[in-house]
Amino acid sequence: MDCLFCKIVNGDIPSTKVYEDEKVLAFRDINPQAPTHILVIPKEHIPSVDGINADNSAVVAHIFECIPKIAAAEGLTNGYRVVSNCGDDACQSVKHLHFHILGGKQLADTMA
Ligand code: DGP
Repeated sequence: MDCLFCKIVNGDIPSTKVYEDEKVLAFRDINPQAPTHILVIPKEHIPSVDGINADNSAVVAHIFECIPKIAAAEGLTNGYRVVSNCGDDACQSVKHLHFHILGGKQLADTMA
């Protein structure tokens, strides 16, 4: 499968990892939109939020257990935003489920 984030999981493309376990990888976004901008992904290939189902949702729950730990490790004590773009209208550019963690500054109060 020609998936950029699967290649990062496999180590074929380098990344700056901030967290890893058997199911999840988190690494710094190559084009940060905030002082802290981390992508949290399942190691298994799920194309987007639209691909979450009863068979794979446990990893999504696990991701959301990891996110507060990653945010704390990054020192995001004053809050942060978690975003997942799904599909073309949301400008999803990498078709592997990922959650952006954005923080380290006062973020805009608009979402779109
Ligand atoms: P999205 O637009 O929601 O699909 O976000 C994809 C993000 O992936 C975008 O913020 C930039 C980031 N990205 C794209 N290619 C790479 C890469 O090769 N390495 C890293 N670390 N991030 C990447």
